[in-house]
Formats: sequence, structure tokens, C-alpha cells
Amino acid sequence: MSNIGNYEERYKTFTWEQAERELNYRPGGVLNIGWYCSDRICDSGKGDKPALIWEGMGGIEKRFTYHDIRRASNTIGAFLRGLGIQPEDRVCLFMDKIPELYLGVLGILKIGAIGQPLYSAFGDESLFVRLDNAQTKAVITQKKHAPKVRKILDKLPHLQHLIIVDHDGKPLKDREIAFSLEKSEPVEKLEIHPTLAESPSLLHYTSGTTGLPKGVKHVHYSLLSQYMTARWALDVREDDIFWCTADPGWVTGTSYGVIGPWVLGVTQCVLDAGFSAEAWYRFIEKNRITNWYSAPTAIRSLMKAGEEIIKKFDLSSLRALSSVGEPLNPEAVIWSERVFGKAFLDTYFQTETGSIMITNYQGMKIKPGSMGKPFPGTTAVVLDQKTFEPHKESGKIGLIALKPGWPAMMRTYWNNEETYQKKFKNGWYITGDRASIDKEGYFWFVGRDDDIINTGGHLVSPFVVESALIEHPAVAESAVVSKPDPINMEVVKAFVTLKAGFTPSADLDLEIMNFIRKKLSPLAMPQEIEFTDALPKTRSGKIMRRILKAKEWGEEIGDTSTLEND
Ligand code: 6R9
Repeated sequence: MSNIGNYEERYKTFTWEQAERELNYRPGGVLNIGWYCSDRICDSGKGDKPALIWEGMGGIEKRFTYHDIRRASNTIGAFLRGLGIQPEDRVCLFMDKIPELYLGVLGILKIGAIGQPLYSAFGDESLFVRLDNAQTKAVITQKKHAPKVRKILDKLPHLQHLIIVDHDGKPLKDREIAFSLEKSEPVEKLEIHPTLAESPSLLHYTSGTTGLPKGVKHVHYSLLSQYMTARWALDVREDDIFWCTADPGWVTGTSYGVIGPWVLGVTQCVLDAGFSAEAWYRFIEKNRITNWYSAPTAIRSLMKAGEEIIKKFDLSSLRALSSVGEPLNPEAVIWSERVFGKAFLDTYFQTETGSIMITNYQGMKIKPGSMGKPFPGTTAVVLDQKTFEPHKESGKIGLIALKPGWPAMMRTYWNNEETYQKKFKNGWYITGDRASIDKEGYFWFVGRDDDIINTGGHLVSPFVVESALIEHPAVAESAVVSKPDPINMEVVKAFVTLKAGFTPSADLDLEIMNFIRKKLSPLAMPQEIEFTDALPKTRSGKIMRRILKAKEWGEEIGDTSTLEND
């Protein structure tokens, strides 16, 4: 039996007061995520349970119990406080996925400061824009990433401290300071800042097509959403060994790579080494991972690596598998069912929503290719794009919109209330994605607003065409965009990467076309397939169709700061 039990029943009866009660939170009272994710678990007698099993390059391993993470986050919090960091000051975490990153999030939250996690792979320009916008007061980083901060320090008058967690003893410059978790005196007791539900917690930067990246402001009350969704959407259980593969530079990595598992007192694993199918399977086998949260880009890479390699590992510990970040192709669901004996369940959310909003649930019928149904305590609809009224009939494509009011909803864009307000129409929060809802209430993702193709007045979902393409045995990944056409204004073009052992040719092109012709309506058929070695992706693994599209249309590419290989 899954945690959620009967979905329909839960959806009807659940209110957020239930989560408040379970977490012993009294409205108006103190609510601090850092405390909930460590001290509270220790207070309940589970201090000796492993909280974090971390593995870095070369297989080195570090283990932390709940007592360890409580103490370590106290130690980091006390250090920051000692430097003069005040509640609501922004503290940036600019590190690889090392333990200090995870413990730092809790430490920052415990003193009431705002955590600003950024991908360590960001270059100095991408970093500058985000630190400047947030007027960040301190950056916690590793010595290998410090030069990028040093380069922009002069342009950042608000940045008072550059904290290096693995300093090698060389002389430090102005504003620089070393901090070593291992060498610091552990702080047993830290006065937790009495944050309230609406006190700010994290600032996550998200980039759109144009304009500067936006800082999505979250508050401590988000904990309630992350707690409920980790339990009911991801089906995280007390005895799980949980692995969220996302980097905390991405919302998935904080909501479900820090807060979700730890508020539930679960053991989680982190692998801080680059991707390879072999390394991932070995990690699952070694740690006996039971609950695995990943993304379509990774799943497609695993599919590309083939099934033979899976046979070398014992992956029988796996119980619950979920995916987020992009639509999950039906082929991926069917594949995972075949090779792991478990289907990946698709979950949908955004940096702005802070927690999973539309999702599949363990135990509920899965329709491969569907995102599932709205989470209890939330209302999701598809709106007519002209009237902003919910579609009355099923099957019609519309704007995915959510009724504001769940705990993890963003509170504003940092310093940009105007853009925040524009996200609402007719009392709905507009996500910028489109979907349809079938007769049974399942949501079917169609595409982001910018990615949908309008060919002669007919809307084509890039996801549907891409999903047909990757069913072909030679195709590893694909991206489908529009290209200009004198008659239909837009027609469909597909970019395709191939699996090992296949080479581009006119014959293969024809074979793929014939293969997908049986699956697609004539209007959705690509006019052209272009074979390519790689697709442009964001650091969280999303295919950036707009870059491919801009090239087709001869347009400006726009903001590329989140591009994987910049
Ligand atoms: C968590 C996260 C949000 C955008 C979102 C949508 C796409 C995420 C998806 C999905 C289809 C899913 N997206 N999950 N599309 N099916 N299950 O990804 O946050 O980085 O802010 O991106 O990602 O387009 O609007 P974020």
C-alpha cells in the first residue's frame, strides 16, 4: 500500500491543516526548516540514524547521522552569525555537491538568513548577475571555484565575505575567510532564529527566454508542501534509502534533495561524481537505494547505455522511481518497467511552485506519457488562452494554471514584483506550460508556450513528436521545433541524436520518417530530420528548443546563462 492510499479520497478530504497538525506547527508560531530537518528528528530519538551518505570522486565516502547534520548545521550557522550575517541576508552556496552544501542550507536557514544556491559550474558572468541582483552578503565556496568570485568581487560592493570551505593555507585576500567543518569546534547548541511561516528561506534563480534571470523567493512555510509531496507523490517512507540526483542549484535539489527527505527523517544518498550509467547503477547497488528521484535527460542517457549493463548489477532494492524536469516520454516509462520492474512516475512542478503540483502516485493507474493528477490541497486546470476561463470539455489544449494558496508557492520574484504580478490572470497562477486533461482527470503535457508549433493553424506538441521519434531503436534523443514555411507559416523540424552503433544516412532518415508516420497525424510529421551529436540543454537537463528554433528563424538566441556547456 502506498503512502497516499486512495488518491480520490485524499484529494477530497485533505487540507493543509492536516500537515500543520502532523508537523506540530501552530499558525502564528515559529517555523524553521533547518530545525525541522535536523533537531526535530534528533528530538524524536532518531539522532543516530544515517541522514546523509555522500560519495565523491574516486569513491571516497562520508557518512552523517542526524546528530551529525544537526551539529554541522549549527556549526555553520554559528560561524555565519559570528561574521555578522543577519536574518534575511542572502548567503550564496556556490559549491559542488559536497556535504557542506547540504549542511550549509540548514545552517543558513537556522539563523534566519536566505540561502541562494547556485550551480558551481556557473561562469563569473552568470554568477555576477545573480549575486548583484540579490545583493548577496556572503558566498560559501570551494577553493577551485573561488577565482570566479574573486574576478567579480570589485563589482559587488554588498558582498562582504568569500568563505572557502577547503582552504589550503595560502594567504587570503581582503574579504576572504577560511572555514573548515572538520576542524571547527562542533556547536552543540545554537539559538535557532525564530523564523515565522512567511519568513524568507531560499532564493532560487530561474531564467526565462528573455531578460535577466529571476530570483524566486520562497518562505519557511514551504516545508508543509515539501513534507506532504515527498510522502505522497514520491512515496518516501521511514526506512527508505532515498536518492535525488538533482543538484541543489536547481529547485528539485533543495525541495527534494535537502528538505523533503530530512523533514521525514529518511536516509538520503548523494553522488558527487559525473554521470555514467555504470557509476549510477553501482551507486544504487552499493547503497541499496529504494527510492530514486531523477529526470528524463538522465533516464534517456541510461536507455542509451543499453540493457546489457543493467544485468551486471543487483538493483532489486529499488521500490519507487520518479522523474521531473521535462515531460517523460512513454517509451521511458515502458523501458523502466521492463528493465527495473518499476515504472518511473512523472511528477510536474516549477521553481515557482516550490513543490510537486501534478503527479502520478504509487498505486494509481499510470498512463505512460501523462503527468498524472493535481496534488491534494491544490487546484490545477487548463485555461482557454483568450478568456482565461477553465476549459469545460476534456481533451482541449489550454494553459496550465494553478489556484494560488499552497504553502510552497513563491512569494515574489526578488526585486521584481511587477513580473511576479504578471504571472496571475483571473485569479489563477499561469505556469507558462500547456496541457490537456482527459476524461479521467489525467493531465497530458503539450509543451511550454514558446515551444508549441502552430502549423497552418494546427497546434503540434513537440513532446508527442519527440516521443514517437525515440521509440525508433536508433534514436537516443530528439528535439522538435518549428521552422519557417511560406505556406503553413511554420512546419515541424526534428533534431535527432543517435544511439551508439548508428550513423546518420539518407536511408536512416527515410526509415525513421516511415516509422513515425504510423504514429503521428500528417500535420505533426517533421518536414526535415537533422542528425546532430548533442542537443543544447540547461544544467538541469532540459532541452533548450528555443536555441534550435532561433537558429531556424535567424533570431537572437536570448539568455543562455543556464546552458550546460557555456
Ligand atoms: C522542477 C522544475 C519548470 C518547467 C515547467 C515545465 C518543465 C518540469 C515537467 C515539465 C513536463 C514534467 N517541466 N517538470 N514538463 N512534464 N513532469 O523543473 O523546475 O526548472 O523551474 O522548470 O519545466 O516546462 O514549467 P524549473
